[in-house]
Amino acid sequence: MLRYLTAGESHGKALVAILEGCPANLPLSEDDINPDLARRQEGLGRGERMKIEKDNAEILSGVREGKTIGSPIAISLPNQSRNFFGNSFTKLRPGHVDLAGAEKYNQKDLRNILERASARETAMRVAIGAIAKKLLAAFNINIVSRVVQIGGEIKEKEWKALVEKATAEGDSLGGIFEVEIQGAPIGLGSYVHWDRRLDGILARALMAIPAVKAVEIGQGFAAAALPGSKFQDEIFHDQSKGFYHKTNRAGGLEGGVTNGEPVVLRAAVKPIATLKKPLQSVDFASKKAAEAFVERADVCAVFPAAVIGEAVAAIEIANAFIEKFGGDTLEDIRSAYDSYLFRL
Ligand code: EPS
Repeated sequence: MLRYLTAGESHGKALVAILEGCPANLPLSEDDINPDLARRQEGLGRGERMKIEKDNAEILSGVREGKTIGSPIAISLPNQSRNFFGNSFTKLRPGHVDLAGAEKYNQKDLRNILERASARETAMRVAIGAIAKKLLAAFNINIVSRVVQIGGEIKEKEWKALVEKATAEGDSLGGIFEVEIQGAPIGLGSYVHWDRRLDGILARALMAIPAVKAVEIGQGFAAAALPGSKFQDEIFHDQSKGFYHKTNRAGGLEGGVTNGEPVVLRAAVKPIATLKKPLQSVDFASKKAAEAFVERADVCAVFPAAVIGEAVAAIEIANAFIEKFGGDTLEDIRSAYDSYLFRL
């Protein structure tokens, strides 16, 4: 089983993570991780912070002479922006977890909530996801993403101007991204118990990305309006292709199990909660009406969210893959996978 923990605050010394359960003998270096970290830092609507950070992961353990050895892989990612101490604030920001977090953990300084709740932590999910992607790529499974919408149903060529307008007006924007897993074999996940259904596992992973408010698989919400005759994907068989579907409205998952078609996931990202032009709120200390605290922030995070979506989907697909084909060494997984493909 693949599992990981992350630690680190947005403006603390560093982010760190430990990935446990990565099979031995997977070729791995920082060069497999850093390109995705760089991609996560790009995109329309990123703020000034990204000019300060240059995310470069350092692998601290679990890799020897360019290959994993089966032991836990520790990764560190230093922050350049390190003003963790000081900078207290008490004016609650609507849309953030400031209020619920301060009440839950009995904190007076909302900085103690902001720092860990920050989406900076997603850099580590991307680093871990890059390792999962490397493992999947060894079995010709590839994960791609694209931004589908920014700020509603407008043309892609209008996105830039809309983001510039929101920036100028001190506002923020959300959108929709899509993740596609290509080459996943039939039979990952299971229908036999609710917590093994891969659709639920993937939905949770995407939903746990900061600011994601909805997740769809395949046609998702649109499926609710269609009759069965127009929704279900008819099955065909061909000597060379084997079983296949001509359509993929189910998004590659039926009964929580991959059906051999690409897995297609979409997530809706709400607009960034920190606004340069602050909303009405309350001071947590005085309980008096106040404008929300304003801090440097991104205007739109849908582009980075898509890269994070790839990463978290990769981790869950890799986990399902290991569950089905074994997880100790790359060679054992390969022979189990080859014999499965032979049986099919
Ligand atoms: C974030 C606020 C911004 C973002 C940050 C997430 O940081 P700062 O307050 O330092 O300007 O840039 O995202 C990252 C640092 C990152 O690496 O994605 C927030 O409040 O969630």
